[in-house]
Amino acid sequence: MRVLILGGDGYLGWPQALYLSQKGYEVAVFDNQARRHFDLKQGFDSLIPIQTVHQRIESWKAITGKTIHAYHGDTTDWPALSRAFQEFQPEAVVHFAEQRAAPYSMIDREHAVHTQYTNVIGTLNVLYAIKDYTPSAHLVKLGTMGEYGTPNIDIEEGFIEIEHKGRKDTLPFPKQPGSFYHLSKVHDSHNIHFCCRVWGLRSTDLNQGVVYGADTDETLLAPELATRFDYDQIYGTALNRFCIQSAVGYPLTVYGRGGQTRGYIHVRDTVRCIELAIQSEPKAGEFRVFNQITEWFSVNDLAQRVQRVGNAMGLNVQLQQLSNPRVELEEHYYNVVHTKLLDLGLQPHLLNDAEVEHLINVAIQHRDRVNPRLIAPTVNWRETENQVAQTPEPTPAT
Ligand code: NAD
Ligand code: USQ
Repeated sequence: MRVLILGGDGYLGWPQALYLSQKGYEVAVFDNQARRHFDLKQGFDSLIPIQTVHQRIESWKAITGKTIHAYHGDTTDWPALSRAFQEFQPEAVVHFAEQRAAPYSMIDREHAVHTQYTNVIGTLNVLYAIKDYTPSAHLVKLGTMGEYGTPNIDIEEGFIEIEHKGRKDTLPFPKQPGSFYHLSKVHDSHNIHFCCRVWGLRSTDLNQGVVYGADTDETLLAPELATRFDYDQIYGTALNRFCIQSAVGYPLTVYGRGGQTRGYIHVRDTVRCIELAIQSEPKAGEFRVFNQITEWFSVNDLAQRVQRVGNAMGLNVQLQQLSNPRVELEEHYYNVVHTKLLDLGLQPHLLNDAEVEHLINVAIQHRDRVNPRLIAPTVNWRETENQVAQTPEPTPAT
């Protein structure tokens, strides 16, 4: 099967390309390098060194003999996107290619507009490309658990049966997202659902939780195949950040009271979930929603676990409770239905102390690459203008 991976140079897209290529799928990646440009512009970098797309693909070919095709392009650039669809003729399209950091989307107006433009218009173009060139292709779209927010009821898998004034219907689950980024995913979901209803496209919207983990079997085959691993305040996510902070002696950055609970999933399970979604194709016109998490934790659960494991490794791990830069509930009910991927055969890698120890060891190996100035949060949801990086210390006069 030919699978086009949009955003195939990112944290998740690259391991996905390797995983599917290893399994015998014919894979092409499409990416505009936006993530790498952001790093260059802001002085950020992946903790684990990564190769260019071309070097990565050459290494993969040298190691396994398998070819991954590459397209450089932006989903908002219609000619570039159409060319990839016309040439590669995908049977499945896995769509990771979005601006995916909530703090980035809350920096200021320009970043909010960029996030919603690249995500919503990019996805609209993807829907048109499927309709125009490969109408039976299955769109596997990365959504987010944050589309639902934290309602005071169980979160169902995409749809909820409602009884209202004596009548019943099954309707999309209510959405209360917590950032302009999370909102962009809600807008995407509506557009995709509409195109399934109106044009008969087939799609699976994967409402994924926060991903953690540094490697998969394929990325471990050689250092040149490593995927990016972010620790900064914009792109770094909770558990990955805590493990890296513990390795460099930075007190773990718990925002607010730390009761915020989110669904989590290991990157090894992400790559498998997407294969399961591809293998079990929806019918023409069907819009499926899977909740792609394996378990949930509060921020305090994660910080305390990293502290315990880090201290057992001889580190002196401290926690700090920072005034929460985000607007979110810090204590709330959280119970998520997530059976559809399990029913398809997912065997989850649940978080254990050995994985936390592994992540801390990865971070220790690369700790001289950490710039501590990039750790503290500077983007505050209540402000409409924020600085991205903390101002460097002035160079002392000589
Ligand atoms: P990432 O930023 O590492 O990768 C995204 C890739 O897409 C980057 O290589 C970037 O250059 C590319 N890209 C961005 N906009 C593009 C555009 N308009 N055209 C072409 N390429 C573009 O992010 P990731 O962590 O790999 O996340 C991938 C997807 O999974 C995102 O859609 C994200 O919302 C979703 N997701 C991620 C997580 C997580 O914890 N990392 C959790 C849930 C959902
Ligand atoms: N948090 C801290 N300290 C930190 C970082 C985060 O307490 O140093 C807290 C946040 O306040 C939040 C929770 O941890 O309550 C999760 O934050 P995060 O930065 O790990 O994740 P989030 O911003 O939600 O975004 C990440 C990905 C995004 C994906 C989302 C899945 O960047 O692409 O969509 O996870 S979900 O959270 O389910 O919506």
